[in-house]
Amino acid sequence: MKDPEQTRGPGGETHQTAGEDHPAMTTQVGMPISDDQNSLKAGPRGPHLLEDQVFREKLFHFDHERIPERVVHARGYGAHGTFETTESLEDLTCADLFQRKGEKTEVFVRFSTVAGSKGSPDLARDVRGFAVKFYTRQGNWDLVGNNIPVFFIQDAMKFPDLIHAAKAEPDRGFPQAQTAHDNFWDFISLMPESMHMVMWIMSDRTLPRSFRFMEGFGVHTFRMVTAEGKSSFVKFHWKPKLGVQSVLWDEAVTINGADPDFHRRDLWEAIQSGDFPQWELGVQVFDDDFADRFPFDVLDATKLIPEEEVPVRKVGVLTLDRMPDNFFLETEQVAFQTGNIVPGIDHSNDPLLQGRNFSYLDTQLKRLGGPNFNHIPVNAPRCPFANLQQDGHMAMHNPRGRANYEPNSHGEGPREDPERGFRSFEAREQGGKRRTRAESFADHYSQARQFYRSQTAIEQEHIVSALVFELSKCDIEAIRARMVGHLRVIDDHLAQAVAEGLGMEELPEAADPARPVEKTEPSPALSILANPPGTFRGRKLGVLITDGIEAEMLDALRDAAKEAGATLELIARTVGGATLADGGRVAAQEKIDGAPSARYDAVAVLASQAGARRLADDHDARRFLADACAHGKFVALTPAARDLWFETVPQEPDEGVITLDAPADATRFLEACRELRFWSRLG
Ligand code: HDE
Repeated sequence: MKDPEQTRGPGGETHQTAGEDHPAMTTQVGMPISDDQNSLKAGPRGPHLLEDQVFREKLFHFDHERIPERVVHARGYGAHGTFETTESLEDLTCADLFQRKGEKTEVFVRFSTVAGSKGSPDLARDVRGFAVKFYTRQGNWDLVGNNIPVFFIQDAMKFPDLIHAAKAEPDRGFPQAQTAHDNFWDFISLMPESMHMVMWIMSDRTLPRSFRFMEGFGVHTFRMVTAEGKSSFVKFHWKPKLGVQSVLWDEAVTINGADPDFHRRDLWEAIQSGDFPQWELGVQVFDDDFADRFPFDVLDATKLIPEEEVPVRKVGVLTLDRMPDNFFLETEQVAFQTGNIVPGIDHSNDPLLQGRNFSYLDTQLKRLGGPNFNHIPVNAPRCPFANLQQDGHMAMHNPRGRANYEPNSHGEGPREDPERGFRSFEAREQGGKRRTRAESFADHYSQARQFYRSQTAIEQEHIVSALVFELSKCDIEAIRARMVGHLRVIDDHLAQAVAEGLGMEELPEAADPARPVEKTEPSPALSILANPPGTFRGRKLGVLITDGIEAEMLDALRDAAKEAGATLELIARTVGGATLADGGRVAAQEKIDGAPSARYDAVAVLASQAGARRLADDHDARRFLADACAHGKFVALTPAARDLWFETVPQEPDEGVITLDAPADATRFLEACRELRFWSRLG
């Protein structure tokens, strides 16, 4: 290659040409391009010439860049990683990936929101998808789960209705990425089976602090099957090693404006910095006897099995350690399918799962344009594969040789393998063909009540506020009343608090449950706040700095944050940063108006006397501190910055506010941050 040269346009603008560092640009078929700035014209000011194949190809390809977004879970973010088996499950399943302790399996994971389109903000109040593709030695296994262990509906027949109701209303084309509108609550209030899920979606679960701090669930009951054909039922759980954490609604609203990519950025930054997020895979295993004794049907996806009844056994660790090289190639084109299972794992008769098995295969045809989407590298198995499927759009792997049929006498081609091949569990089925719902699916309120009553007082308040917020966006009064009628069956206090929040003069008539509500015990495992992680690891500290601060204090905070496993971001009045008392200069990562304190898990303000006075005149700095206080954050302040507190915050500093008198106080502050929030300020 020759050295790069510069060419000049008519206005003097320069363009670098191919050389040592840059390969020659070519068309799709490899023809080198001489000029990527100008189309071919008849004369300098003349019309385009149709023969310009370089221009035509470039625009043609651009015009076709978009593919349909996913009809649900359109907005998502993926990463590569590995799954390590930490306990052999050979007694329960012949699935190869669970046979050997220490076995590592490559995975691709995609997290998503459900209702919003591709460009919607990350912190919409919504369920999160948690889809894992395991590239096992026996083929791909896709565990396509959510961050909530139950679902809205019991039968896949109602899925299109649910999604139509949740998404933008068809006549007006809004609202985007939220359920706070009439159509959603109209549908929900007419579907009592959704009440358990309603408790979950109105809880803090739908406002995760990031993908790294949320649980995942396979939702359905699946089967694990041994080589001898013995089956156990199983529910899959993902438990984040860093614990579960959510943001407050008020923070979510601010973050969606300041950083709509909040969750993407978090995962990107964590993986790029080598702080690889991890989840443990847990299984709840039970047999037919338990299933028969359980008061609800284990095939009903609106029910969960409390962890107190069947403990979660940890069997492996998922580590995400590599971002895709290219978002579209992998995250956008990855095709998950509940139908992708491997020998040793099988479906149950859950009618939601059975319906999904059709939908996921079908939807890929629309989205990826043909039957060969498994030829796309992110979807292709890593183990050897061979079959006689051929042709179709974009075929990359047609069978080789003469025989593309079986049986054949050419001695060619793959053959079935009765030893290693997938066998369905031999479930005995009976009954006439009918469109029906099992009687055992009829209790819609007991687990909704159990969930609500398993929450701490703060979490219950959040559920009340979320319901009041959402229902206040419903114009139709009858819908609000119908919903409160359901809440009356779930919990009196809940119904009353919501009715009050909606300004109802009297409680509407209670719904009429088909089954009496069971007196289930609370399940502490269902609460986030009752199970605090006790660590600040993986969290982010926002430090607002001014000119004239001591380098020692900044270093002490940096060291303490590092020690705690947290990251630290500097914020200043300009990204140029600040001049320290010793004359040194530090750059900031953020300018104050781009970094509201809602984006951080805890904040510090390091200000000199003069710096604090300037901050006191800055609306964004005042809001930074006032919000940190209002959101119950731990706050560290230099003595001068305490003046800012008194000017900004209408309450005295409490124990969640730590003064940085000496560098040692930085460690004290980071220790306090392990509690994540100073809840008593909010209570
Ligand atoms: Fe999905 N779902 N779903 N879903 N789902 C899709 O498949 C569907 C359900 C889930 O990151 C679609 O490839 C039906 C439950 C995730 O690419 C589609 C029903 C759970 C993802 C589809 C459900 C999920 C999807 C759209 C009711 C949790 C994103 C694009 C029976 C256990 C996967 C696509 C990714 C995506 C159908 C209910 C999780 C249309 C019919 C329950 C995480 O096939």
